[in-house]
Amino acid sequence: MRYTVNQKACTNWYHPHTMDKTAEHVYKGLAGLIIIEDDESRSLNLPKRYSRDDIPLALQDRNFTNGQIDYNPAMADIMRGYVGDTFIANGAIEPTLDVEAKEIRFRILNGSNSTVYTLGFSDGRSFK
Ligand SMILES: [Cu+2]
Repeated sequence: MRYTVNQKACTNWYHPHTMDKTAEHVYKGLAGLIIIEDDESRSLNLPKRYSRDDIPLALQDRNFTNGQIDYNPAMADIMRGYVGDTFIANGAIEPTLDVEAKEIRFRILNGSNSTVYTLGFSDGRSFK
């Protein structure tokens, strides 16, 4: 499949929209980020080294049973969104990342079905 990207620089995510299956597909991992750059974004004074100082973070929650993703929503979950009991970032449980002591750019996606996150740093510093 091919398509033409025709928009300004931004961080997007993609996932299928199969009728009545969107939530399940995303929950099971059929989703990802598309990062679009252009001349304007490349000219900005922002960290640009992918995975070094320009880091995508896809935040999600999942339920697991016997180590497998467990998608088993009740009707109420379908109506209001399925909430997992395990937080994951980029598909990993409790991931860590060592970074240089400098400004780091995070491209943060809330990819959960319905969970809303309040993000912050453990030392109380603010985001820029
Ligand atoms: Cu969508």
